[in-house]
Amino acid sequence: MNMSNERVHKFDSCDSTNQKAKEIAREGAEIGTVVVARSQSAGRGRGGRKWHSPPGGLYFSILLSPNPGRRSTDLPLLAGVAMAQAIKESLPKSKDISLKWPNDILIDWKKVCGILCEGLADARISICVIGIGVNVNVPLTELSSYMPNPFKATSFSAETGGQPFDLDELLSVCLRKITTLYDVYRAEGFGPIQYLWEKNCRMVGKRVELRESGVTEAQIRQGVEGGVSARPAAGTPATVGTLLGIDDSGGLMLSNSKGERAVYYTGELTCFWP
Ligand code: BT5
Repeated sequence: MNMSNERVHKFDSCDSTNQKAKEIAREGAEIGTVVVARSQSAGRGRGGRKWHSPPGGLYFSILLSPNPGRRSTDLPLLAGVAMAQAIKESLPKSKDISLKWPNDILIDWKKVCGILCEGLADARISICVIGIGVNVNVPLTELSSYMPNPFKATSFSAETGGQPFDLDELLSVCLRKITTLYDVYRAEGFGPIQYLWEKNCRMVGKRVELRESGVTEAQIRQGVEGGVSARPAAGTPATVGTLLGIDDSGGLMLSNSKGERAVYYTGELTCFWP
């Protein structure tokens, strides 16, 4: 993918870089177009949640397209791998960087980066907006309300004793990693992304807990063949199992205490025992 400076649209502040990127995409912007803002007034997380976006963080969105016949969920997983690589390159080697399914990035088990993939409402356009938020020069006091989360929040500066980081430099490292991986994906498919995702996830082989808002392959099959709703009822208990990795469609593979394997496409990993 060809990345040039003209494709990077910079804002001091905006509501959401994903929102801006969608507008630009509808006007015909090309794959690889980037929107970046120094702060966001209405930063979005997944499922209608908010992403706190004060100055000092890196907030950007990039337009990408899944390979023909592939799901858009390839793209946030691809971006997660690229961001894990970019964060590793930018921080001291002693820091433990891990992906958390589907695509959070943790430093020493605390969330530093979140990714939100949104499609355009217009089904004729197969472009997706991949929004990425990183807590860079953000003090922990700004993040205190997220501390009760199963994975607490952190920032680059909090992890390095207040050291300031250059946001433009970090953005170029991120874009370099994303474009390199995107080229690999276009040429070789999802296989290399799946391999790298598992390599960068320190939870593989560990026991995890998944809140059962998830949908398994078996339930999807039942939904189609047996007329059973593919969506489990709200409030169903969490699933505990060993994280095996992701399958070739990006689903989370867990095995339970009986060794039975199931694949989940949605849901939240809520607990972790190192
Ligand atoms: C995410 O959602 O982690 C996706 C975040 C994507 C943000 C980027 S910024 C650029 C682009 N433009 C946007 O509008 N969005 C994207 P999720 O997994 O749902 O996590 C959201 C949850 O994380 C919230 O409910 C909070 O509990 C917590 N949270 C909010 N802000 C946070 C922050 N800055 N650091 C750590 N945790 C945060």
